[in-house]
Amino acid sequence: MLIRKGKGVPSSEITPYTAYLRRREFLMGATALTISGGVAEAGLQSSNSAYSTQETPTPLKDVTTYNNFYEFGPGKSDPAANAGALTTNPWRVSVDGLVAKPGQFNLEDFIKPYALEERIYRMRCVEGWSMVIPWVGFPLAEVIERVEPLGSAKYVAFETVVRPKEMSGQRGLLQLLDWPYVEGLRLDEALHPLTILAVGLYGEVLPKQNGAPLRLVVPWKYGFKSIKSIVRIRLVENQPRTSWNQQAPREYGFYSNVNPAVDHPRWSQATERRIGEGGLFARRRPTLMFNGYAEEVASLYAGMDLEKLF
Ligand SMILES: Nc1nc2c(c(=O)[nH]1)N[C@H]1C(S)=C(S)[C@@H](COP(=O)(O)O)O[C@H]1N2
Ligand SMILES: [Mo]
Repeated sequence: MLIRKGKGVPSSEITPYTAYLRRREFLMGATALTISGGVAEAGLQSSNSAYSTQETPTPLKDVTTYNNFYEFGPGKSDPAANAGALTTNPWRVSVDGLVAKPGQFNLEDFIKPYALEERIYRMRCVEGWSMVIPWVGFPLAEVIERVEPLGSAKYVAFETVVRPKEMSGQRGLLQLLDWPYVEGLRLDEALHPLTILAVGLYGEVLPKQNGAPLRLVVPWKYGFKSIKSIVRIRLVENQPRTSWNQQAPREYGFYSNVNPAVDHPRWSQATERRIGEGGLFARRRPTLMFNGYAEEVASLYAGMDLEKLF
């Protein structure tokens, strides 16, 4: 448990959002918080308003019950139902490839050097829905700089854990994806200050269905780039394979930047449904270029044909 809950408040009055605000106040004044079972301690500096949206966060209930995590099945409620079987402690992470200082770390040692921040990000799934999620994490750039990339490193490749005994979607006949789930970023995308590794959300340790204990968050790209339950981060020379591109190359490219002007071959990407907002009859909202982060990231793609490099 990251944060102590307020005392003396009737539970009927604790909506996810008010509980969150209370925890957030606590976080602001907090000097230390504990990650996963009292093992690691890390200072949470603050909510990083420079990189946070002012939009209302999606209720915690929706963030933790409407998920994509195919290792636990293809349905939106499968991860919440099945991810409890994943053991996240102990957890090892390797950072290797084209770096001067490769390493294998226990999660606690891996996280220890970094100051945790809250980042409230808009997230957009390629399926046409979106959420606003208050993540807790730290810039991926700090991890990459620490291992000292060689000049030949041009991309970063990520891998999710393979644990068929604990991950129901990795057993059985219906194998929608090849395991491990893999993703990748160009090095400059990985070093961008918006790109974080998350270890929590809503001021708490990351729920397993959201990718515990460590997941990537890249808010200007479709959700599938934000790979969950990471065990390996590798600096490489060539553009790495990515799971959804391999599964359906015509539908999912390497870049996967949120782009309302480039439709998915089977549906429009012009609008989105904000999860938690007024059910089926809520108005869809227009999708923004780079998911609303154009000012920060458009320069990364200057001169690129974003219809070809989708
Ligand atoms: N390992 C792994 N990571 C994954 C996925 C997955 O199936 N496996 N699904 C992706 C997709 S499609 C989305 S939209 C986001 C959803 O993240 P959330 O459930 O925390 O909102 O996780 C991404 N990361
Ligand atoms: Mo997604």
